[in-house]
Order: sequence, then C-alpha cells, then structure tokens
Amino acid sequence: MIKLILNLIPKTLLSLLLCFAFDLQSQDQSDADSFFQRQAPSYPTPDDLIGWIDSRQIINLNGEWSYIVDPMNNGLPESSFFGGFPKNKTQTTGMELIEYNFETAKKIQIPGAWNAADKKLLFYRGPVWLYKKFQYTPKEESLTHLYIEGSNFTTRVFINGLIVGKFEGGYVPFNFEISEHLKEGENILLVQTDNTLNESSVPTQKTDWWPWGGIVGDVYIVETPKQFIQNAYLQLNPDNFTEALFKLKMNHPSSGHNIKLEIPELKFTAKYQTNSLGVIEENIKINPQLWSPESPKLYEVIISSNAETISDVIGFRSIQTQGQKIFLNNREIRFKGIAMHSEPIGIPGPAFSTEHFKQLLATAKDLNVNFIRAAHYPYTRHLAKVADQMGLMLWEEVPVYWNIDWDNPETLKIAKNQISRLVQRDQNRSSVVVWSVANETPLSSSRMKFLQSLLSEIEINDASRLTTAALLSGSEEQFRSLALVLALQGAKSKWVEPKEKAIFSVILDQANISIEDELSFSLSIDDPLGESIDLISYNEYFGWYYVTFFTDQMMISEGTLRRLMFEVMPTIKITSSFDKPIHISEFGAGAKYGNRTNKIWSEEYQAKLYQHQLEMLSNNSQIQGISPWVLKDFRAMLRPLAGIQDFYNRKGLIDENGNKKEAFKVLSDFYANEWNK
Ligand code: GCB
Repeated sequence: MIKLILNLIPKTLLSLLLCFAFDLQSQDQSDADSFFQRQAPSYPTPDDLIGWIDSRQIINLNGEWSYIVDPMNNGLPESSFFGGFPKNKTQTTGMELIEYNFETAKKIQIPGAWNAADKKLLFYRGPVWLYKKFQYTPKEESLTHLYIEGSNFTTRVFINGLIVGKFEGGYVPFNFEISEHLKEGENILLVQTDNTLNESSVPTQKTDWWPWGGIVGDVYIVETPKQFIQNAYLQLNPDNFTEALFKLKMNHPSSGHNIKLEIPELKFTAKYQTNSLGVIEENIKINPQLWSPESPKLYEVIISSNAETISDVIGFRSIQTQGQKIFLNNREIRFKGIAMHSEPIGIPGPAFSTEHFKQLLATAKDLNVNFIRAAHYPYTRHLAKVADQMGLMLWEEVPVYWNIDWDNPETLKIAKNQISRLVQRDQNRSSVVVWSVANETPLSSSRMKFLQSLLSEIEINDASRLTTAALLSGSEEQFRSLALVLALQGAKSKWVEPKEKAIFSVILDQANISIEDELSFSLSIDDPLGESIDLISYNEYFGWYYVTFFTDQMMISEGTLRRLMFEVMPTIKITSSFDKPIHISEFGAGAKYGNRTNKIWSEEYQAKLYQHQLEMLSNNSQIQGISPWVLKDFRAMLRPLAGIQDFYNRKGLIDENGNKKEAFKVLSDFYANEWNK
C-alpha cells in the first residue's frame, strides 16, 4: 500500500513531504537516511560522577512514572517512521494520529524494575520507555543535572524531546548536566531502558541472576553552583591512625577555590585552596574513635566552598593483610560472611532502598556475620550506608562474570566505568573493605590484561582497601585425584554395596593404589591473578556440583558419591601458592524451604552440607574468611525445575519470603561458637 502511494507521488514532492514528515529541514542528515531508516543521532556519554549526593540540592523524581513496552524499538528517533517517542506528540483536538500516549499508559513506581512490576514482562528482554512530568524553575546561577542511581542496562535519556545522552552498563550511578534542556514550568523526562545483554556486554546475557530492567535506583534533579565540588575523599591512613588523606576535586580545573573541611565532633577545622587542577590533596591530623563491627562509630564531615556546603557521615578504620592474615584496625579478624543478591525479602524485584537493605542486613546479622559479599554487581548506595551504620563489613563487586569478551575494548570500557563509578560513589564508606573485579573467570592472557586494568582503575581512585576476584581454580589433574580419594573411601567403606565396591577396586588397581594406602585431596589455588590481588578468593562446591563430575565416569550412583564426599570433606586441604589469606567466597547447596525428605533439595541435605563444609574449612588455616552462597533464594532464569526451583536459585538460607531453612542455624552456631574463639 505504502509502495503504491509512493509511486503515485512525483519524486521531488515526495522528498519534500518526507522532509516535512520527519522534521528534517533543520537537521544534518546524510544520504543514508530513508523512510525506513534514519541515521542514529549521537548520544553524549555521562559527565564525571557527582559525589556526596545525599547532601546536594535535589528534586526527587522517584514515584509514579508511566511506561510503554517497545519490543521492536519503534520509539527511538532513529528507528521510527514518525520521529519517535521523545517527540511526545499529544492529543489536542482529537484529530491527531498518535499510536502511543504516555499520559494514558500504564504506571510504575520508580525505582523499580518493570519486569518485576508487570508479570507479563517477567521474562522480557528488550526496550521499555519510562516517562515522568515535572515542574521546574531554572536558576541563572546554577547548573542542573539529572542523576540516576542505577538503570539496567542500556539507558537513553531525553528531556523535552531533546537528546540528553546514553549510558551503557547498568547498576552504577550516572549524571548528565541538563541546564540547557530544561524550561520554566512543565518538563518531560523520557528514559528508554533496555535490559538486553549480549556477548560484549558486562555481564553477558548468561547470568545466574535476573536481568532486572528499568530504573532501579533513585532519580534526582540536582542543582549545583557553576563551580562545584565534584567529589571528595577522606580515609584513614592505615599506617598512622591519627592521620587521614583528604582529596577533593572541583568540576573545573581552576585554582584558588577556598575550601573548608570540618569534623565537628573531633573539633577539626581546616582551610585549603584548590591548585590549578581544581584539586586538593592533604594529610589531615585527627584522632578518631575507629569504626568496627562492634562499634560502628561515624562522624559528620562538612565541606564548604564559597558557593556550597556538602556533608556526609564517615567512619575511620583500616583494613590490611599481612601474610595469610587479615587485620582490621591492626587487630586480626576473620571475615564471618554471607553472600547475597540485591533482592528484598518478600518483595519481587531488585532491592534499592534503605528499608530493603536494613531488612536484609538485619537477617544477615541473625547469622552472627560481620561481613557481606554483595555479589555480583553494584547495589544502590543505600546498601553501604546501612552497612556503615549496622557495623557490617562489605565486599562490593562488578559484574565481570564467567566468560566475557576480554579482547573487546568496548567491553573493557563498560567494566572500567562500572568499577570506577562504584569506587567513586562508595569511597568514603567504612563498611566497604573489599573491591572485587570478577567472578569465576576462566584463565587466559587477555582476561589477565582486562582484570589488571580494572585493578589499576581501583588503584587510581582508592588504594586503601583490599582487592580480590572470586577465582576458579583446580586443574583437571587435581580433580582426577579427588576421584581416587573417593574411590579409596568407597573401597574401605562398610556401607557401600559390593557391586560398587568392585568398581572402586578396579579404579584403584588401575592407579596402582592399594586399599591400605592413605590418600587425601589437596587443592591449590594458583590462578596467576593471585599475584595482583590482596585476598585469594575462591568459589567451591564440594558436596553439591563437584559430585556430579564423577558419576558418569566412575559408573557409581550419585547417592553413593555424595555420601562418600561428605566423609572425605573434612580431610580436604585448601591452600594457595600465594602467601595471602584465602577467602572462600562461595559454597552451598539448593534446598526448597519445607522440603524435609532428607534427599537432594531438602533442608536436611543443605544443613548436612554446611556441617561438612564448615568442618573442612575450619581445618584449613589459610582460610581467613568465608561467605557461603547465599543469604536468600533469588530469581534465576537458569533454574527451571518445576515444584522446586520455579526460576529461583534455591541455595538461600532463607526463602524469598524470609522463612529460615535448617542450615541457617548451622551457620549462625558456627559463627557464634567455632569462629568466635
Ligand atoms: C557460582 C556463581 C553464582 C551461582 C552459584 C550457583 O559459582 O558464582 O553466581 O549462582 O555458583 O548457585 O551455582
């Protein structure tokens, strides 16, 4: 039909009409533009991150927004016949043809993921548009910025029909200066969020957690003076507890800004001037009471320039390793931890608020933990603020997960952006003691280069905390020797049936091992990345996945192997070729709350696995921290087993509604007793 009409119109008139229809006269369009495809406009990238956000002049845009699902990406200016959704054409006379209308579209609460809010979108991966109207009065003397605390995973922002920019990566905060986009009175903010991931994104499309899409953190309009304090850093000197490093950066590299730093409770006041780079770097003399899990002391810190005052609440502590030990404030400490995902208890979707994290961390505290691994991506800033107050140490991480596109410079750019924004946001949180750059990444030289570059990014921003990555380790040869240990245990055992005993004997004969021999399994964590990180972290699944490696090869039933594995676990040796502390960043087993069958997926099996794991781990002196997997059952597309998983990973110690499984008590008793000595 369209073709017919087009043929009837003279060519010159047609091009005139098209220009008109697409409002192209004023735009610079190349020959590539056609009725069906227009050249993508360029989208600016975000500005440097604005720190100390909670003390800035803000207008809060959280609350009710409208949304439209756009699976074919028809709303983008570059792919739409009619100029795209940012034009926000509205009905005035009733004669306008519009096929979208944000005013009458469905509503959603922001922050919040649309695939949590709308059941039909649970498995959806694609673009969704989010729309918010707000009143604004521009101020001559100010700059206005849009701050989004987290948006997954590719975000395009438009204000009043104009392009603001694009951010790729998700999970971390970003801001754009929008002074020129705003007008007096009503303004329209339109955000396209696309939760599609691919082989070059970070993470890639395959993750064992839900790709929550949409704006998953606070949205603020932020007003600053034209010359404003971009960010400031204040951290204790780990070698001298009466000294702290103070760093400050203005948004412009200009000298002579007068800056006052105050810590009223310590009666500390000092005045500085920025250098020609707009920077201050000073060691200050203070004598604070140190922050620790037992006594999470925080101080109000106020920074003022001639044009503004910002403030935060900061704790002072040191975190270091020496040989195979970890020291907090020069006192030896073990990380008694639990790993978690950012999903609140009893509410579907991502966690984002102070309340969500208070509830999660209070439940974690019932386990007698002093440490949380916030896997596998940055959560909103409220997590570390709550942890600061509750006295919990934190491991924060970026989603460099499994295999990613190590050689792709765009992929590296995304990951660097994630780590540096995370560090710049949480650099003053005393709770944060570990930065993690990756989880279970297979060895290769390009992976090594990639991760080194993320570690350098941390070093530039904050050299005061421990660095790590959850490693994969153990060669095939090492794991073959585990099979022999199991075979020997089976051959010696009284309860193994004769048929399986015979198989074990054959396996041992072939390996020249006699039934009188003593064998134990040793695992050495020797990933070369260990050289560059402070904490040798390792995920292991003895008693859960590892058994399944051997059943087919050995032709032994899984039940027999699981029982034997439990028997040998206390003798397993875990070491590292690096003289550094080992942290077992994951172990665990799936259990459906209420399943009391004593079999796999039961609470009993999970509890037994915890008992054997904890016995094994406490027999290994290089292990100075653990964070079992995981606090709470979480949504996972990789977990379809009906009646048990139903798209939840069931390794939680509580289920999604907060019900405690039997293993919860096993771990809390261990931390209260064994690891309290
Ligand atoms: C792992 C991953 C974690 C998974 C977990 C599991 O090793 O690091 O993301 O969720 O195992 O449950 O299999």
